[in-house]
Amino acid sequence: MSIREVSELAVTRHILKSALELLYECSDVDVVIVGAGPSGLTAARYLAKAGLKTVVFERRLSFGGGIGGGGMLFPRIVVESPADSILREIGCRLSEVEDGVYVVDPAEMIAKLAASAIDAGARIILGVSVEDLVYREEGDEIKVCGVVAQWSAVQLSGLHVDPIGIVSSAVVDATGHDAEVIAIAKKKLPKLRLELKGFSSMNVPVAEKLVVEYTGRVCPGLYVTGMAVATLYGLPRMGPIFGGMLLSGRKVAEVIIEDLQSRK
Ligand code: 48H
Repeated sequence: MSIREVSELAVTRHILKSALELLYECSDVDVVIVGAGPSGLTAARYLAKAGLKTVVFERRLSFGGGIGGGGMLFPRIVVESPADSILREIGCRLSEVEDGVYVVDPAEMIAKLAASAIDAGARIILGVSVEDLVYREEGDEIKVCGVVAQWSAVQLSGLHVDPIGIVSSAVVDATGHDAEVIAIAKKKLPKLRLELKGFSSMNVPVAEKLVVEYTGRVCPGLYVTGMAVATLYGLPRMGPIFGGMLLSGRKVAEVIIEDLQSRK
């Protein structure tokens, strides 16, 4: 079979037309998730499954965040129950090494978390950095109602290019250790009186429990999941065990679904 001939112009125009349609579609959504690590991808899947228009902006040209590094580059991570059920739902294989404790292949977990979020209807846009928030004041209350986005390549170039605003009912900080979105809110929206405590040293059992417990709403329109939760509230770190990240992603989705439904 001979390969189909496609002109340069056709390639260019198909890309431009389709990409602009996608970006136009993603400029007004129910939920913006910042960061395509384990917590962001898990949240994206549950939100999209619930019928919410969900977009994930990821700074890098790949997804997975900290999953790919495994434990100190050893290509395995650990997941504990009950988070194994989240991985089973998406067909990710687990090897039980002790009762309720599993090792997982990070490459498989990244691929399946991302594929299942996309299959559920979430959009993942790579190479886009969130650098600010959109907000409104209603009386004394500050409400986050979107993000300010820029191509990561423009950020890296240092060129002065104005970013664009994306509108959403909920914004999720899933940016990991630096809690970048919360850090922006703390600096630029001082009325929120946010304190960013920084995560503390390793204490796996406590960290895994608390990171899920503290996951949720930060202020109207702004939510936090994953390692950013530990950074915001000064919780211990957990190292290369990912049950807490998956459960935190699912929990933030549940909180948002409930908040958005109660507004209707
Ligand atoms: C767009 C951004 C921006 C931005 C960052 O680090 P992650 O994997 O985050 P989590 O919280 O889902 O998972 C943490 C986990 O991977 C981990 O490192 C653990 C459990 N560590 C424990 C320990 O003890 O250290 O992913 C965050 C993603 C990354 O892909 C970033 O590139 C992306 O967010 N990101 N994307 N705009 N401003 N900031």
